[in-house]
Amino acid sequence: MGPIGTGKSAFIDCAVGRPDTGAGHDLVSCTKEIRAVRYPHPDGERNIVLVDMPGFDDTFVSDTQVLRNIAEWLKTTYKRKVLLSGLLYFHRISDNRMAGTPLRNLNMFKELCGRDNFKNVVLVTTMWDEVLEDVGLQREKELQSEFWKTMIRLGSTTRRFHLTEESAWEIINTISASLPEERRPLLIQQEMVDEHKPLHKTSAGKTVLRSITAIFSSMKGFFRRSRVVQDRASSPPRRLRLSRSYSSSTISTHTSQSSSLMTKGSYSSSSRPTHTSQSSSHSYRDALGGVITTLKLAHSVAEFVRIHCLKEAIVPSLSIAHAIEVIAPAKFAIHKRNELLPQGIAEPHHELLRLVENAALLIGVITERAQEVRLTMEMKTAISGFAKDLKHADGIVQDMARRSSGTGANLQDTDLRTLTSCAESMRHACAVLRPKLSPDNRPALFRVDVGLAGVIAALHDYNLARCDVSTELMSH
Ligand SMILES: Nc1nc2c(ncn2[C@@H]2O[C@H](COP(=O)(O)OP(=O)(O)OP(=O)(O)O)[C@@H](O)[C@H]2O)c(=O)[nH]1
Ligand SMILES: [Mg+2]
Repeated sequence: MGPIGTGKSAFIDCAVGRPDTGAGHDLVSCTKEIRAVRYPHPDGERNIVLVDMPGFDDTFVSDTQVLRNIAEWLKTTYKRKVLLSGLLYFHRISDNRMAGTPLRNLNMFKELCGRDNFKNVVLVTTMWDEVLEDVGLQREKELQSEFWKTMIRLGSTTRRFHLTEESAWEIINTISASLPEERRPLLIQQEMVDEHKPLHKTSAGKTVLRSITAIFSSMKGFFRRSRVVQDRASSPPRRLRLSRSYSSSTISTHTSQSSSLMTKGSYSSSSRPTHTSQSSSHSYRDALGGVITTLKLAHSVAEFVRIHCLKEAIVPSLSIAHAIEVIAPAKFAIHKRNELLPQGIAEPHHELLRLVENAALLIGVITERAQEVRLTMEMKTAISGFAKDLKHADGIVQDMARRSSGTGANLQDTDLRTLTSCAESMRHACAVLRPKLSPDNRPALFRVDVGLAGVIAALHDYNLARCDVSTELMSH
């Protein structure tokens, strides 16, 4: 086992003298499925089975999938009373840092094995030909004295692999010497088979979820900052009026300071920059990126913990976010099509982004909660409610995305009603969820609620502006 591209498959290929069967030759992770290779031991008395596992990479999304694959395999073999003689954990000595992904993977591996099995682990370093000897030596010392210290204290050994058959067998022999009675199930096997725990309740599963929770926490900070930018970047709702020079087919707008709409939602100032400025278009992309990352993370958790209703809300949200990616660069704004609406109002994708941004934050909060306790029936019903509305909203957005490169698109009455109802059902979910949350999650939920109120107000403004235009056009 080990991170991707650390030489696991190359090791097996060298050991069995069959190069090019499993090892990858590009930067893309190669081994997707678990591969068991049976091979007669050179002592002629027994067979040895080498098992090639897919590697953990640097995305949390794949961590959960890879762990599930490995866990399922370990569960099945243990049920058949097959126990591993030992484990090889691979690490590239050419990696110049151990923080972040490699450390996270190592922690997950440790939880999967359990401390009692550390004595059956060989920590294998690879890629020695890629570093200067003293640099490699220095890193090896650091690994042994710091990151691998506990494992070594509890019996793990370290070995260097030099990409040769002899080197591979030298390492295998340190393990294959262990007697069958010395073999023990891994911690994850005991937990899943003997204690009937679902994967997400095992030590390794909890480690993955903890890492994801840490990301969610930092995403909340991101949303807090991004939303400020978003609110600032959105022009305030403006009523519009056809100019006297309409005959030249231009329309001027003015901001109605006295408009009752100005008092609604989260808008508080009329002098905000428009979204077309360089900085806000960057924030726009950042916000969208944050939304997509959060939703992908939530999706991997929902799949890992098997929360079906949450997945139903995530899928359309992700689809909306991806469609906005299409709409926004195409400058979907209606003013481009017929120059009838002022920029501040004619940016439905802004409100869509705010809608999906709030959906992502809400889903993030629910996902965190769902890791701690089972969702109540009331919560599940509320989630399914807004999931259904998100699906309808997705239909509208997909339609907009399809038309954005053509003649442009407008939000119709029914679209506005659907989007408003979607925001309302999410607000309802906030109300259901609020009493069940820990105090530190309540501010995020409060921001979602306020943000959605702003979206509802803005959609209302948009509708009024549309009516104004139609009326004035008719009078001209
Ligand atoms: N230079 C050098 N290359 C190596 C060494 N070990 C493996 N490689 C190469 O590194 C690349 C990745 O090795 P793999 O064996 O596919 O890595 P892996 O751990 O199986 O990767 P995943 O299957 O993606 O998890 C391949 O091109 C190997 O030939 C080594 O010690 N030195
Ligand atoms: Mg491989």
